[in-house]
Amino acid sequence: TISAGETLPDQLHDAVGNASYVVVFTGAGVSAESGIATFRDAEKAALWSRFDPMQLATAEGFLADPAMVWGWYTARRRQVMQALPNPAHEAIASLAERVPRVEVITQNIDDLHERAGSDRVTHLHGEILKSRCFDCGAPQDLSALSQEPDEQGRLEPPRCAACGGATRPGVVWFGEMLPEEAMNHAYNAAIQCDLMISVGTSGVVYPAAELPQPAHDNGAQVIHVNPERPPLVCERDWCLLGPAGSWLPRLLV
Ligand code: BJW
Ligand code: ZN
Repeated sequence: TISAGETLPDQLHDAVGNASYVVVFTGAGVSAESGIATFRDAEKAALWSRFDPMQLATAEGFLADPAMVWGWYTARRRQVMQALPNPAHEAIASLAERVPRVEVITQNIDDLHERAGSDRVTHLHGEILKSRCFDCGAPQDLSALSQEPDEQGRLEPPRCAACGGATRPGVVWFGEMLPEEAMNHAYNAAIQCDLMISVGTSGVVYPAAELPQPAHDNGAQVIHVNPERPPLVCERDWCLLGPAGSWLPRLLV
């Protein structure tokens, strides 16, 4: 475990310098310094300490009150569009100049890795900038819509042109399967890489949280970057304690 402010051990510099296949596995913490709220945090500002995930991030919650859920995602979509990539996203993107093969596997629904210049990004929990029909699954284009949620944060979801169903955000809610292709791709990357860097994830949401284990079991070095000490993993892996925006430019660039 390396605390914030300590010098980076040569072993870690070498692990990056000698790697031929790096998987960067990211969670909400990598976008925290871009002003996008995390879900769980030591601080009370995190989304799931202010909102009920069962009402807002499940299919049942959407069916019970589509306008509340759509209004909430509309506000968050706006926030993502206004946010900018931070030095952590930029350091991850620049790693492709040093290492032959780099993959970003993200739990995040924002597009900040792409906007920082990473070109191989797999989204395990979908993308907030995409939408589809709740009933028939047809992709829905929101680019012509500019409606705002009302004072209560509510907004009726647009209707699908094909079937009249309600539009839902293109994200993975609790109780829903992760996109199979993305999960298979992520698992294969995890077992093949020689270095995994896990950044800004609380590691409590399954099955995504399992990914560092097969990497570790197949002989990859695993480095965790988080201001909080992640449970258990610090015994077997490297842990850099501190914000991603200060560690990653030192580790990766
Ligand atoms: C910094 C920082 C800085 C701060 N720098 N770091 C096994 C056991 C128990 C339950 C389950 C299980 N298997 C499955 C489940 C159920 C469930 C689950 O895992 N529940 C647990 C919470 C208990 N999983 C599912 O339902 C999944 N589907 C599934 O399993 O399907 C199969 C199935 C089907 C039917 C029935 C049963 C099973 C789907 C999970 C979908 C998750 N969706 C969300 C919302 C997305 C949409 C939206 O945005 O609204 O995805 S929840 C939320 O959590 C979001 C995230 O991607 C996900 C992970 O969070 P992440 O990224 O780790 O962020 P945080 O906020 O948790 O942590 C931030 C971290 O950053 C902290 O550690 C900070 O310290 C750190 N940080 N600043 C670096 N500057
Ligand atoms: Zn439809």
